[in-house]
Amino acid sequence: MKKSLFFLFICLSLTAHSQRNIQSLNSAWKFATEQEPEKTEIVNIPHTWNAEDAFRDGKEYFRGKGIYEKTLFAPEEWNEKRMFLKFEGSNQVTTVFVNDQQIGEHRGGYTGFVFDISEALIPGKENKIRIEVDNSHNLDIPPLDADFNFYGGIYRDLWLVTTPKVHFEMANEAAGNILIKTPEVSEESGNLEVEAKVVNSSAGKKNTEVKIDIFDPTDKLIKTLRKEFNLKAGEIKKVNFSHTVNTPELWSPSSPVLYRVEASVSAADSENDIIDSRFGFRWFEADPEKGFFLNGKPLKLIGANRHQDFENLGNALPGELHLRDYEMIKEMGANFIRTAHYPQDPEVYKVCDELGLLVWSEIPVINDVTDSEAYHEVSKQMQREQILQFFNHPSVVMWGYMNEIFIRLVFNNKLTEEEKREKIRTSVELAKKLEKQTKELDPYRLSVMALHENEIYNTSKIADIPDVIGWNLYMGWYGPGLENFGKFLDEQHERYPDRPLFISEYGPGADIRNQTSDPKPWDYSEAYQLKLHRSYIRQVLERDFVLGMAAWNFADFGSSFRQDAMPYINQKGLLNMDRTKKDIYYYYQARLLEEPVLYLAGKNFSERFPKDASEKLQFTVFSNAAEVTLNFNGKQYTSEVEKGIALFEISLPEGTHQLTATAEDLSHSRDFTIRYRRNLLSELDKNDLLINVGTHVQYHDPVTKEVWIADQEYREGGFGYVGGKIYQKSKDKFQGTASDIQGTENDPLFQTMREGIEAYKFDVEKGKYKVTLLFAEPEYSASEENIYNLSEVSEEKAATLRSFDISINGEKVKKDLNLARDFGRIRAAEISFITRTEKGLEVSFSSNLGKSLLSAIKLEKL
Ligand code: GCB
Repeated sequence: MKKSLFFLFICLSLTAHSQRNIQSLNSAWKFATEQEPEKTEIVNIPHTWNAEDAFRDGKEYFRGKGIYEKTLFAPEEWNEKRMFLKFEGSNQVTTVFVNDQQIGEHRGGYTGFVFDISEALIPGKENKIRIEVDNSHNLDIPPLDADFNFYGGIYRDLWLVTTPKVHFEMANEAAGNILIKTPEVSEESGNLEVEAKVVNSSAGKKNTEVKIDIFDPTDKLIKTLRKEFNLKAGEIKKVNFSHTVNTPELWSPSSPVLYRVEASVSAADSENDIIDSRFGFRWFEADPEKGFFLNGKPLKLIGANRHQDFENLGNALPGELHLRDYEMIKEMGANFIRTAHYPQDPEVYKVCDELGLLVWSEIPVINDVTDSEAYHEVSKQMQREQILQFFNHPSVVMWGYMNEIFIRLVFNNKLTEEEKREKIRTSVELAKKLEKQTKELDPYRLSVMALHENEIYNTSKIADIPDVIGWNLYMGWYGPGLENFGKFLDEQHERYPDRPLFISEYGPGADIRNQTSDPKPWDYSEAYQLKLHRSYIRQVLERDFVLGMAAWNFADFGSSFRQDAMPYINQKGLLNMDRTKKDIYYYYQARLLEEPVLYLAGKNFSERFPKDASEKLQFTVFSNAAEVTLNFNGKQYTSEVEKGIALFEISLPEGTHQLTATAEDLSHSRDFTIRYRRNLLSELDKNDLLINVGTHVQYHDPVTKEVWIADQEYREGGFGYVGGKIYQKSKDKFQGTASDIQGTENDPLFQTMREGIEAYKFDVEKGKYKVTLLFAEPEYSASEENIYNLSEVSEEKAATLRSFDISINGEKVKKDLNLARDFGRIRAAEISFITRTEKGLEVSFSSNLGKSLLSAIKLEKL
């Protein structure tokens, strides 16, 4: 053996010998819930029991206890070791038993924790491990209430760690982390402090050495520091080191360079215990007038919030899916992410370090607090765990500790004035405690809380507590007027000029099945999503004082009580829940990326129905080039790019055409199918006519691929509605209802409708036709408080909502149609009629009680 090889061999075998053993303990657990103890199954971690039932019609998902069991064979040599179970996250109260002995309990679903199982585990034997996880509503544990699902289970990796008897501390809030602080950083020097805790679990006193190796971003060793001391049996000792690195390479989104510390502890007759962690050098500040600065340079923070769940998986994601999300956030051009509303998988912080994404990480103190010592304590513990576990990540710049904490109070009209005052008092008290603790643990980062648009945060003075204020603003969605957004910011800035402001949330719901070129609030169209995001980005970029903005949300996410265009899903994502991209994602790319971007929008809007050749169609191209050319059939149209968008208004002949956008060396093509509305009746032999009544939105059924075109008023020679009004469930929403329509997946089709409609007319030629009418009774009056409990409404009341007759060409085909009585409320219903006509079809509605109603109509020529 050559000398160098021999040397390498020795080194490798030494390191291997002295490493702690870290192994995953994810596979093959016997699992059952307390609800159905006999129904056991074998599951793998990451696991949740709510991946399906949180998306099921009309029922609450199961919140209770789930029990995981397995046997663990402990080899004889573990006699000489310490053994730990390390959880990365389990929601939300976790109790561990080893051989039926209770080892400990952890409260809170979003941070890691470690149990020392050394005393209970018997080496040389099979040991019984039992883990009980409980996600019941618990008044002492945040979150009490929030717009996302509290999926139960051990939903992040579980590890078994064995260490030598003299080892770095594993238990307590840091969950095995050493702390690396960079209190003072400049271009000239980076000051580094390392704090490690060592434990002597052996029976006697130990002469101990802790060695710290510091590696530069190329993994070259740049410094070794040592400390030697005696450790008594059972003693835990904090060991501190410091060092200054000259002209450190600075971490930033464009250059996310990472240094590394490796710490090893050695003692006589004990193997070494080695751990390592990466860290970075950077400094930052939040200026209330000039915005955010990183390493002395202004940096507008732009990005998104991110929830951790995924289609069909709940919160139990393989690590790869977490990573992929963050890669897509980076690829969008973003430099910022808020881990709303809770600490996320440890991999997330690592990948943000590597990709160069700045992070606001927060604990789930959301919507409401309990005025109890226990609630305050658990909140503080969560914040301690979050800070100590993710301390070393240079990506993290803000620690958050509350979100919209007064929203329940503001909307709860059952609370007395006195009760409200008490809520405010306890919330402010808790905020002060959390602020104090945050600063004690980490004086180098910014503290932050997110508020909803309400004066109460100012009057209660809670907004004066953290370093930075995040506003969650939904003007143009929950409230009126896109321009009110900027006005609100200016007003806040004027009143509180010393408060650094961040836009922590904004965005409308958007469903890729809903398309229009004439977007309006609450139409759930992709076009309205684009309109709102465009406007908000512009308004933020016009204001230097705003630190940055984070879109709500990176992807659609599960929220079991939500009623949107898709029930149980919050659809404000830039991506769908399965991570296919909505068009808006590409708009961000055009706005934020430096490399050339060109994207012809309309992925989900490829079928267009203009009146005729005279109606111009809108085509939108996202790009960061100066101008874009749109090529169609040898013709070229050129348009300047304004703030990421080149807009084209052109008329196209009927048929399927390829349009190609070009800019610089890039090109992007897409096929569009054009059909003129004036010809739809004469083409009934080939194509059915489907109309999404009561809305300007065109609806795409993803299953049948049918397109339900936007509604129109009847004109002679054509087709359309006569009389009535667009149905509005609530005054401030432009159209329709957002209720979960039972019995269909095509909720948007049934959510919008025309009320008081007199007729739907088609000037068709002689023939035999099938007319299908689609309805849903949108009023659920008495049960409004509890949308899940439809049966609570008396039959009597239901029957008095509305009744109408339907005639076709003057002949009564349906008498006394009472949707609530005949089908039930908010339930999809359709009735088809076969009819013959000599000329023209008029479906007319006459009311007996209340107003007539129609959601959609389909005409087929037989
Ligand atoms: C908010 C909340 C967030 C919700 C969002 C929404 O302000 O902080 O949890 O999901 O609004 O979509 O309403």
